[in-house]
Amino acid sequence: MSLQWYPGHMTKARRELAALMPSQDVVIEVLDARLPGSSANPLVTELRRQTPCIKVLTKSDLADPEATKAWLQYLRSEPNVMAFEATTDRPQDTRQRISELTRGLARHRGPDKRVRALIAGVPNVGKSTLINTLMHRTVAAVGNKPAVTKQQQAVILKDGTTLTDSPGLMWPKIEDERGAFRLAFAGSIPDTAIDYLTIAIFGAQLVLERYASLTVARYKLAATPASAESLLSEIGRRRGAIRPGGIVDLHKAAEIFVHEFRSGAIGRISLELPPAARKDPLV
Ligand SMILES: Nc1nc2c(ncn2[C@@H]2O[C@H](COP(=O)(O)OP(=O)(O)O)[C@@H](O)[C@H]2O)c(=O)[nH]1
Ligand SMILES: [Mg+2]
Repeated sequence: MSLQWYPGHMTKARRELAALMPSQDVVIEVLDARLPGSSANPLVTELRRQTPCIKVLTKSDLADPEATKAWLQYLRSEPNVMAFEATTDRPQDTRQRISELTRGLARHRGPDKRVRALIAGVPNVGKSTLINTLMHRTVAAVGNKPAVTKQQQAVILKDGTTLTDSPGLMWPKIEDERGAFRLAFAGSIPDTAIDYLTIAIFGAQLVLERYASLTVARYKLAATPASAESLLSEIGRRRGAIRPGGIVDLHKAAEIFVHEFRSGAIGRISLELPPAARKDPLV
């Protein structure tokens, strides 16, 4: 895959994030529950240092609950890290978790000082949605394409916590090609920069590894598809993506598959599992 956008904004994001970090009491790192590893921005890890971090696994309604459980356990074992899953289906839970976790941090501050929280995350993980949930109203523009938040903004919650939206465009780490493909499949890389067919084949391979039965059910297949390409051809045939001469239009089928994955129509699918828990590091 050639990724045609290049994160030229990275230097700017680094500078802005580095400037903001010292004034923050906590970083709320927003991760896509379907890919909590690949959707983590390496700048956040690098620049937050000892600052406590609340990792919010958003869109958990779209992710495999077992995988999310494993990720939460893994993330909670990191130093200074708290983690929970969130979905727009349960906004009150999200408000409650954030309030409990930030209250814990406020204990270390003077009596009338507000907790200052920085919201960070790569495009399209649900940062604006989270801010709106916490504010009980629309203060940040939500989009289903990456990079809607262009301007930094700060809002104050009822309990006094100040939320600052992460600055600039925090592009994900693209050196990791498989990670970049997962992000593209999930929609965190602009669609203009990707080739649907390449992404769909990559995504179909991942989905078939662990969730083949979901594709059988969704597309009413007679048998488990033998390959990503055969899954896409079946989708094309069933959805009428046929070119003159009866040839399946694989690009059309690819678009259908990618969109249905992103919307959750195929089922609850996670694209990666946490690294296996490391054995006793002292041995
Ligand atoms: N299914 C589902 N979609 C969500 C959830 N949270 C956010 N989204 C969608 O994800 C897309 C990106 O959200 P947005 O808040 O704009 O992301 P941002 O770029 O990080 O600010 C939008 O289409 C949201 O509606 C969730 O919990 N479940
Ligand atoms: Mg946004």
